[in-house]
Amino acid sequence: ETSIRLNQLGFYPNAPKIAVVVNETGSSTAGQSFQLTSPNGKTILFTGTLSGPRRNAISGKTTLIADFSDFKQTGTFVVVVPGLGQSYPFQIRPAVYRDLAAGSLKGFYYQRTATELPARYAGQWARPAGHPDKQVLIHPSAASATRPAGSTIASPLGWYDAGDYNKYIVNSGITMGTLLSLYEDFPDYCKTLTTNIPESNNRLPDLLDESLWNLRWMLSMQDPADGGVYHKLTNPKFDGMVMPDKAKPDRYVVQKSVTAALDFAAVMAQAGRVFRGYNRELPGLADTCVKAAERAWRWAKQNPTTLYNQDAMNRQFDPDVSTGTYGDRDASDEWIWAAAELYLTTNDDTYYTAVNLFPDAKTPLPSWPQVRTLAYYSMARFADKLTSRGQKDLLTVKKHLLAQADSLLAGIEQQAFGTVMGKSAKDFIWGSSAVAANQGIALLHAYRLTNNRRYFDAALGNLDYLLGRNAVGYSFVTGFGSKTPLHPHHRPSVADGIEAPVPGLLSGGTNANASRQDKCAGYTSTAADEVFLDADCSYASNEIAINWNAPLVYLATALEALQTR
Ligand code: 9MR
Repeated sequence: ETSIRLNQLGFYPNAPKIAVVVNETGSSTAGQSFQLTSPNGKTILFTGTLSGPRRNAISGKTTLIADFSDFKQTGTFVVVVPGLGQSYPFQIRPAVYRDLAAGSLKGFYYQRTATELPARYAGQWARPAGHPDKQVLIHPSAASATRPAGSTIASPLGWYDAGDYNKYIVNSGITMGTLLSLYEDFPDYCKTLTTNIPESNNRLPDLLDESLWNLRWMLSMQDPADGGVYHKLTNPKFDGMVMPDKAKPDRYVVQKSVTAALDFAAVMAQAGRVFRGYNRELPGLADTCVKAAERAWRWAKQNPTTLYNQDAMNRQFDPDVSTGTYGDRDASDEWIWAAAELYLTTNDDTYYTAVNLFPDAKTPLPSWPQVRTLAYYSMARFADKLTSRGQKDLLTVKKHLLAQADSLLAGIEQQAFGTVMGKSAKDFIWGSSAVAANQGIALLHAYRLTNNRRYFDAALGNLDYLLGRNAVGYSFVTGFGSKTPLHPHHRPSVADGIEAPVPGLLSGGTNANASRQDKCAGYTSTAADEVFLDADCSYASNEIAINWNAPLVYLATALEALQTR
């Protein structure tokens, strides 16, 4: 326990370096000195002065800032505030987040369904295969002429969504979009990132091998008869906290939905571009993806009002389904994302003009129910390859992205932890760690458009948030840092009898409403930025999920790819 909060992995030599003193007792004051010392505290290498106080608008508490950006020596150090104590040890060195980039990508390997994880890849987290999903039942809500209720389809592979064992198309959509975008944004660096998976020695980057595991599952969720996409593949009820191979085998695909179809279309269109470059290794895959995308788009056109409403479904069909809904009631942003990706892959203007890509001036941060901005990211990425139709809107796209980044930056100097994340109490939702990571990604897009270092530094600041510079003092990534979640709501981590949780997984993190949502006992604060509990009953603050891990992989990898000083 320490009240000195900082990135527990460390810093690049030339980057801003900040530790935040959470001044609960008021024992420290601005003007007091702090030191940087060797881990045993014996050699003082740097002395600075605490600045502040800053008032935390969310909790009313105050913080003091220890800025040691001028210290650029490499090594392992601690921050010492005389009379108060010292921080966890951290490193200063180039490539200080590379292991995190690889480790958070490896997190996806541990989420693989339908395969054994042998010790040579999974170490002490080796486990038998779970959920082959070779005979998945057609739920009555999904019945069709060619696939009557109770018949079965094969829908194997894919990742477990989160701490539960189900597979959801909507959430796979944003996850895959984020990972494939990482590849498209930084192909060269991604080729160097290795994770020791069974495919590590083939010609594809591990990032793409890992993504393929889920892509192949997604393809199997499309009904070949009409191009529609089942909303999810699930047990009727969540399993107990058991290992995958001990879970219940009653698996269903449920009704098709327009959000699933459009997220699927966007991912398949993007995959078509990405895997076009690997046609020799994966003959035909890119074409298969693009065709699948086009068919899903056509289905969506014919079924634009078919949203997923689980309650309504349960009133009509048995068995009842009570697992995650990903029940987005507004598909307008999914239309935008799918249209943009299909346009970029096919160069066909009719996709571009099919929907209004700029319905208002907003640039919402990506999240599973809100994927509009993924379209703008992709358009910016291919700025010099757009048809003239798209070219005309490029300025608008840039305006959106820069306005978004500037609003994120505004006022961070006053923020108690000096980070974009947490400027507003509204940041602390279910899965807030992904808010921080996605803010970081937004800032990096602005950085690449402008070369303005402030955006890059603020993105680093949000990684600092995720790794410990925050109100609860946790690094939210299992296995990466000194104080990390030990009891995530993650069935394998709970049931495997191994003390350490599966590593490289991002806890959902602080969530203002968590105690009301999961009713887990033990929360100690009601301040929005302090509601976090490292207990496995806390699914609203301490679950892990693929759509949270993906932006962490993106942020850590992109920072590594872009670090130049
Ligand atoms: O991430 C989802 C969050 O936005 C919702 O508020 C929450 C409650 O509906 O569900 C979260 O998603 C969960 C999903 O429904 C089932 N798998 C675990 C996901 C993470 O908690």
